[in-house]
Amino acid sequence: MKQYSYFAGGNWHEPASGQWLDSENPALGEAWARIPDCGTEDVDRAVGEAHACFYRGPWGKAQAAERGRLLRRIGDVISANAERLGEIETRDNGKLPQHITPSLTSWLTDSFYYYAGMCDKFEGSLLPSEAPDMLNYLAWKPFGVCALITAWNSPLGVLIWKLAPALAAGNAVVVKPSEYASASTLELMDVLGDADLPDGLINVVTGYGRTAGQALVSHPGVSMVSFTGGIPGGRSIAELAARQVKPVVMELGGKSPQIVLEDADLDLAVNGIVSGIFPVSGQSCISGSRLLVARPLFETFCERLVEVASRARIGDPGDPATQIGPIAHRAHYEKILDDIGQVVEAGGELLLDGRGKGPDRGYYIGPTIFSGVSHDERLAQEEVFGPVAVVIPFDSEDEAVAMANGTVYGLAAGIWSRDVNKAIRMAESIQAGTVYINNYFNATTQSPVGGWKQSGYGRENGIEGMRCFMQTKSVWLATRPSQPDPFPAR
Ligand code: TXE
Repeated sequence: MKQYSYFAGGNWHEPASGQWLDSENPALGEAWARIPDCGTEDVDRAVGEAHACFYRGPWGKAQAAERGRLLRRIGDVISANAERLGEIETRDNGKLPQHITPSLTSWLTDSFYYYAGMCDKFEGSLLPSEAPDMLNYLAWKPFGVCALITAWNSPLGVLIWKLAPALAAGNAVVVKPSEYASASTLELMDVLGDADLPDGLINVVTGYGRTAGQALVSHPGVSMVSFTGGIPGGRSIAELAARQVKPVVMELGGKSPQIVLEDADLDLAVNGIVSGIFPVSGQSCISGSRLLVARPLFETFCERLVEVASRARIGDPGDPATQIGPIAHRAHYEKILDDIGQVVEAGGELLLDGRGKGPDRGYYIGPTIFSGVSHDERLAQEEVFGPVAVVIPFDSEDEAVAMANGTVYGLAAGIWSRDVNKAIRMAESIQAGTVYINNYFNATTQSPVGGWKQSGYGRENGIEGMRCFMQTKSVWLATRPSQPDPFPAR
């Protein structure tokens, strides 16, 4: 078994508790590594190191171009080690190699190059002022130390979307990956040994949300928190951060609708919808799991959907023929099976049952599709975060929009129609941070991602993504200083 340490101040440390947590390989259902069970003392050390790097060390004074050079080095090192990092992520959370390794040499590392380029182009402004003889400029400043709390579904992807803009903005960071999949993040710190980082710039503590995570959020040395995870975790972090009036950015998942209008290209829609949920077993925040289909198309759509989804080869991620890998961890696997069981018990019609599919060992569930569920039932309202879709018919576009907007979430939505004008009109009415028309699942570094409603607030990617890691400072300079006596003697 591989035993990891946690990373702070440029060094590896054993947890003060002397305890480690097992990390499982979900393809086999067995532990393969141990990660430190960090607590307050370890978090204190990590935050202290980040603080020192920013306030006393080189980072707080680093020039913009220097930050850019460092980000480019990080991108180069990740790209050069993509194979190794991808292999660890596959082993630790079951992600298929084709879903991780190529991204580490393309759009995920591009994130570092994109923000590297932005470092020395991020301009403040000179503000028009009504006040006479005053120069008033606005500067963008880093927070200092930011906490980056990440989820298990795409540990490196979720981290990179935070790390690149946080560093570009000039912050030092403490990362807390999920207790279910911390290995690739720790391994990243190992490979970044080649990037010549200042000590304390990036620190990683591992362990549970309620211990390491809470200690990090409530640490007075942390000035801002960026979080990706579920609503309960997000709510608890926001409450904790509010006690110190600490800003939080959060990305909390969704129950994203896919609206198939009567004039949709059916093959395009079915392929797009299947690709938008099942290859990653629904373990993506933007998975489109609520399929709203025009009634005249309903029967044909369901048949095609089942036909395409049932062709998927479910198996070990190490097998190049595999198209769908395991669920990332045991607790989540059991939760998905429980969710499916409850829908069946409540009378939901199973068009495709993914239970019992795939290898006997490990946590496999194939594509699962329900109909006969009304829109106010739990399956249509709550995120399963698994390979489970529900198909619901609609009779009018107004009804489709009302249903699409009828959950607490607002992360993403898909619209499938040959009538682009109609689709655009509908997109305007959808309450979501991202709307796809005749495509799904696209994301680039340039395009801000984030939620409306309970899917979160703040944005990742794009210029917005960098602004979230900065605060403004308005500086006033008197060009003709004169200050009348405020209390002239009579
Ligand atoms: O996430 P958690 P979980 C959704 C999905 C899933 C549900 C729960 O529906 O079924 O969330 O997943 C840390 N203070 N998404 O339980 O608990 C935790 O240790 C500080 C959507 O795995 O939200 C981990 O590092 N930290 C999603 C991280 O938060 C806390 C991706 C996420 O854990 C904390 C994953 C606390 N009080 C799940 N509570 C997406 N948006 O893509 C938890 N953590």
